This record gives sequence, C-alpha cells and structure tokens, in this order.
Amino acid sequence: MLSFDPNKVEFSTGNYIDGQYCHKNQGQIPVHRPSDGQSYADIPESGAQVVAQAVEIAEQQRIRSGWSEASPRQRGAVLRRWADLIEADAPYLGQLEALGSTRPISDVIHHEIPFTAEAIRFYGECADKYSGDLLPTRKDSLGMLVPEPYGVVGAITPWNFPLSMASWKCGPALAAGNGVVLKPSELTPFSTLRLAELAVQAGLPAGVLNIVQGSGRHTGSALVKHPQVRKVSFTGSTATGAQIMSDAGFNGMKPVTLELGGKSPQLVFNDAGDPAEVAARILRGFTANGGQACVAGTRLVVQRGIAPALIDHLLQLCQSFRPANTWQGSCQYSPLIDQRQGEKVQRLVQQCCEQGGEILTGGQRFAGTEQGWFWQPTLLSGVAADNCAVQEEIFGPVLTVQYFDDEDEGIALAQHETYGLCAGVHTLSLPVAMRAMQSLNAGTVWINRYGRSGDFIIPTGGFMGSGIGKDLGRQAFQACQRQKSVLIDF
Ligand code: TXE
Repeated sequence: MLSFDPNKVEFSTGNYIDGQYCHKNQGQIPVHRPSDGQSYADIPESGAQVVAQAVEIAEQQRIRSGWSEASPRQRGAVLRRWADLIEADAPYLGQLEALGSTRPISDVIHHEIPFTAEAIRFYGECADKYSGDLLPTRKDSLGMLVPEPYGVVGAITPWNFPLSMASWKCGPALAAGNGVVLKPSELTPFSTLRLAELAVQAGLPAGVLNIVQGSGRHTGSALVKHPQVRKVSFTGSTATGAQIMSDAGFNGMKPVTLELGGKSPQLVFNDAGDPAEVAARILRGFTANGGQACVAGTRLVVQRGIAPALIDHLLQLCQSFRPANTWQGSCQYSPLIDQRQGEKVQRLVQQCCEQGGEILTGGQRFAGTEQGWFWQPTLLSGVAADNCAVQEEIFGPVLTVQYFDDEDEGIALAQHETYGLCAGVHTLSLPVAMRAMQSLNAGTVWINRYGRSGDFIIPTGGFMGSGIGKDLGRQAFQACQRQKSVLIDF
C-alpha cells in the first residue's frame, strides 16, 4: 500500500532562504538514491557568501519579525502547528525521505515522521516551561539569571536520520527564540527543505529558519566559522566534531553541542531472561537503519552461560532479513547510504578477519543488490579487545561477540577507550544492573531494553569521543539560551 514510484516524486531543490527557494540552477553535487545508487538530482555547493547571506537574514528576521521578542507561548503555538503540519504531510514527506535516505517507507511513515513531529511539539511545550533563576544575594538586592536567545544557531545534520535530526536541532533553538541556519548532509538534502517550508506555513516568520546546501568542507565549515553564528549544534562523526570544535574558535568564540560516534556495548549476563527475547533486543540494536545509528549497540559482551542459546537465536534472526528498495512498502531492511560507506564496512570486516576474527554469519553484500549496498547482518567472533572491529565505529549491521566469566571482567570488556555514547545492560538482578550502570563510561545506559523511547524528556549525548552536551530533554532547550547575570540594589 505504501509502495511508490521513485521516479514520480517531485520536489524543490536549491537553498531555502528568507522563505524562498534560490540557487536552484547552480547544482554541482549529485545526489544518489541509496537503494539503487542512481543519481536523481543535484544541490548547489553554497560558498561562504551564500552562507553569510543566510546568516544575516536569520539575524535580521529573528529581530524584525519579532520572533526573538515574541512571548514564549506564541513561539510554542507556532511549533505545535508545525508539528501538526508535518504529520498531515506524511504521505508526501514520507516519500521524499524514503526516496533519498536509507529509511524504508513504512519505517518513515510509522516512526520517523511521528517522532520528528513529536520532538518539535515537545519543544513547543518547553518554550514557556523553563525560566531563569532567582539567586540568594544580600537582603537589599535582587540577583537573577536571565535567559535569552543566542541569536543565530548554526545546525549541521547527518544523513542517517535527516528529519528527526533536523527536529532535534531546530525545535529547541527556535523555541528559545533564535534564528537558525541549517545545513543538511549533502547525501540527504531534500526532506529538510520541505520541513522548513512547512515551518513557514505554520507561521514561523520567513527567514528565521534558512536551509543551505553543500558539502561539509565548504558550506558546513563556512557556517561554523561565521562570526554571527553564536552557537553550533552538530551531529556526525567524531573527526568532523573535532574539526568543528577548532573552527568554532576561528572567528570569535561560541559554544558547540556535538553528538558524535559510538561503539556501544550490549552487556548480557546469564540471568538476562529469555534468550529469544534478549536476542530480538540485541538484533534491533545493531540492525536498525542498517546499523547506521550513532547509538547502535555493536559490541555484544556476553556471559558464557547464556551465550550459546543467545547466539543461536541471533543467527536465526540475522538470516531472516531480505533486502528491498526503500520505496517498497514491504521493505524492512535498510541499505548502506552509499558506496563509500559500503566500502568502509567491507574493509573493516576483512581487516577484522585478518586480525583473527571469524564470521559466524553474513560478512558480505546480499547477492543481487549490486546497485545499492545492502550488507548482510554480520556476527564476528574470535575478536580480541584490540581488533579493529571492536575498536572502530563501522556504521553498518555488524556485531562483534566477546565472552566473559564474571561481572568485573564483563564490565571491563564493555568499556571503550575512545567512545562513551550508550550501553545496554541485560540482567534481571537489580544490584548487578546498578553496579554496571555506575561503572560504565556512557552518556546513556539502557537496562533491559536497547534504544530510545518516545520520552523526549530524556536527553541524549555522549562522553569522551562521543561528544559534548545533550540533544533532547530540557537540556537541549536550555543550551540554546545564554544566561545573563543581573544584580539589582534597592
Ligand atoms: O560524516 P561527517 P560522514 C560517522 C560514521 C560514518 C562516518 C563518516 O562512522 O561512517 O561518520 O560519515 C558535515 N564542517 N557518522 O562523512 O563528515 C557533513 O556535510 C562542518 C556518525 O557522512 O561527520 C554532514 O552534513 N560540517 C554519525 C555532517 O557534517 C561538516 C552520523 C556529517 O558528516 C564538515 C553520520 C566540516 N568540516 C556519520 N565536514 C552519528 N553521530 O550519528 C563534514 N561536515
């Protein structure tokens, strides 16, 4: 029912600045469909001048239109209308997203779009719920912390969840009264344009949210370095996050929120419960979106007692997947985004084996999918702690398996030297779960589940190489406001 013809989806291209499409005919970067590798449109490589134009318009319009000065409730109302329009647009927006991204159409319609709308609605509700602070100063004075918008927030999003990542960045920044210039990934640029169009239809003054297209090296870097961009919010790789941190100090100083890579463990104890149920959880954790999620749980660290039954179930489940184009209603399994990502997965699996790893299942592309990169769910055992498949973020449906005997050994194996994004702990023993939670170096710990819920109040963000600051929660809203200290003598 949800299937559609990918050649019949029409969409706008170019940059979206001041509520209008521009630079449409200056396409330079071809964009490909992940399912079959076909090039279907191109985008402009926006240079520093175009970025400056977008930033200046955002700065002017947030003031002239009254957006920054509007009552928080008014801003909230616009965001809630925007969420409603996103949901109403699902039949079209869903096709646009499924056409150009790795997300199957059913997944986009049933999860990604409701999730995107709800995140924006959440920040619409935050707008008038969080205030500054009254500070305990001398009796004849009044000390206050007064929040205010930064000005223009520069947002940069990745290709793995284009719509929801845009909502995580725009929702809090706009609710707090900022203007926004967003650069989506050059691999998945079009659904974000539609999102911005819907925002204007919902009542967001034109020019408060602008979308610029281009590569990270040119457009992204120009956005980060622009002096009128007062805060940067980024989701992507750890290497690019480091570059952005350094660029943020290039032309004045600005805070950065960085949501970066991960190599998250799934720590399974003998008393985790029904191995079939635990296997289903582990499977979702590393195969959802073809493993292309920063939070993917890609290291199984399993106690020896439960291991044989758990691995048996996992092998059966892994072998049940079938590839299909993302525009087919029956598609349940994502392709890798492009050839570069496919070759990265291939290289790391090969290197893992050269370093002593053994393929239990998968380890190659699905036969007959040579146009796109559909990688078979892969289990790798025999991996030492320094194996590349244990160390590096592969960003594909690949799970390493390591075994342990006692609790301390399991927790030690679950730690990672570089990354600290998430961890899954599977045990029915409360003391074991709590000790593991306290010991693990991870910004999020899921106990007897793996993956986010619809509880937007729970922030997300990593430790160490996995990032700085939080997306979601009230923390993301507050991070889009600067705090002014005020002292009044009376
Ligand atoms: O990421 P980049 P890529 C990881 C994953 C993947 C690897 C490479 O391991 O295999 O990163 O993917 C923009 N200044 N993740 O190359 O480069 C870029 O245009 C400003 C994890 O796609 O981080 C895009 O919009 N912006 C991840 C965005 O950054 C720059 C999601 C992400 O691209 C820039 C994606 C620069 N100098 C990949 N360079 C996650 N955390 O979920 C690039 N960009």
